[in-house]
Amino acid sequence: MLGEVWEAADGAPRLRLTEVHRFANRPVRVAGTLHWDVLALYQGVLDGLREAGRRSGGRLAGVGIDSWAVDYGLLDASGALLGNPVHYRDERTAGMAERVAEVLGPAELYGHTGLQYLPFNTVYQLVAAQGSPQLAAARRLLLIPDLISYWLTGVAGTELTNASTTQLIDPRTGDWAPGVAGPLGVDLGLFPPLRRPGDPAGELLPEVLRACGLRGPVPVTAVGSHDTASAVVGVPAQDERFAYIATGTWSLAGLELDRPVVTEESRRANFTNELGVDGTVRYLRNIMGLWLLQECLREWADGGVEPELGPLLAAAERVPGPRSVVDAGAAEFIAPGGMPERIAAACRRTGQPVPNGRAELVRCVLDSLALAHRAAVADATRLAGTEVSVVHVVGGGAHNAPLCQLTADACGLPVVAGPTEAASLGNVLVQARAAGRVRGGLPELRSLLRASESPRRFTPRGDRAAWDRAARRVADGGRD
Ligand code: LRH
Repeated sequence: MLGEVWEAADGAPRLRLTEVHRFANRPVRVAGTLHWDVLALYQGVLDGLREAGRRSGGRLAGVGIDSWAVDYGLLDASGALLGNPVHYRDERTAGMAERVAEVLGPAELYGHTGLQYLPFNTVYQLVAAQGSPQLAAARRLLLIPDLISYWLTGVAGTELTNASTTQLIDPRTGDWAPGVAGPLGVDLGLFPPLRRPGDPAGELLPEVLRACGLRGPVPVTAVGSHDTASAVVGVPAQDERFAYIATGTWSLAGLELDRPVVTEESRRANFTNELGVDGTVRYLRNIMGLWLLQECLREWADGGVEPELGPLLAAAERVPGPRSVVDAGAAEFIAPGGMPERIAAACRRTGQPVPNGRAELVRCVLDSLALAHRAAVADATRLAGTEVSVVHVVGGGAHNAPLCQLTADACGLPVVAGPTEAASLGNVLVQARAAGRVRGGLPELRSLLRASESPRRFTPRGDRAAWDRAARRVADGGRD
């Protein structure tokens, strides 16, 4: 994505974002393990930089990198990558929560880190890797955006917002939690020093400049390198009373707070305290998100071609609902494969009608997501002792009008949908501020967003009681 800050006729800055290059991120299963093809991703980054440079006369004012959370690459003593990073959806973390619980109970772990239990949090991946020759040979661990940044600059660092998803950070101090790493035998020395969004992160290496046809120097800035942290910066909120849902493969639904909520009630509600830009806390719940739909489409592909989403969504809208709903937060949906069957099985198990045909299945996914969004917003506000008057939906799902409308209906709150590229916008805003092109805190950055983007508004409709009943069907395992 190429971001540009430009001056409008009124003399005020505006932000423009252009997609210059898109590349697939295709995980590869090899010898029983699901990996990321990280070199293909790096090549995609180089191709994108080359194209961004071509459109800007070979000059870029800066680069910032964000990606999904929790995963990492290991480097040996010479800085070479030791094997392909393992995908968080790989099964290697099965049983790790139990192993960790023998050393640190769930309440204690939450007390240290305030992080929602997700089987793939980095800490569980590291415990799963213990005893492997690869981990024994490792001298450095780099989270995915930090790895890309290292290859581009030769400088190693650990960006804090993403580090907060490892379950090795204390959200109160914004520093490592030795009380977790020590007892679990995780070597914090593998992580290079922490850096915060806005910190300098080196300059593009001469070989990178050459490969991309760029003129140096090109500074790299640490941004909210966790995509969700950048996406929350990219929420065009007008005041502080808002909830957000960053929708894409995942739905990350919650609040921006100035301090963590690390109570036992919060742990039981499976809420996470990830760190945000400018010392904020992202108090949210991870919900399975559009992954449920993406996996159905993949399953329905004919000769490698997936069915078109638009007609399917239109058909799903005509199906009466909410009817059958599944728990869109359930770990049973994490792994890839067989999603339509798994959703049907969950409906059957909970005594609900099994969706008949694609439109009904898509409707079930949309209703289930809307319901999970509603629960997350309601629980977050209750646990944090606050209220909201609007829900912002950003990310890919902001394009999905039925999902936004159903979310508004289920929450009983207006939904403001957009921008879809909130993560890229948040990334660019933090860079632009570090470069002195824009000034201020998150409210000022967001007002620049509002001046540059036009979101769509969805007003809640209809029958809240139907959503209450659907919520009970999920909570009670199917009984109405
Ligand atoms: C979204 C995301 C999410 C994480 C998941 C692994 O892309 O970063 O915040 O929980 O990927």
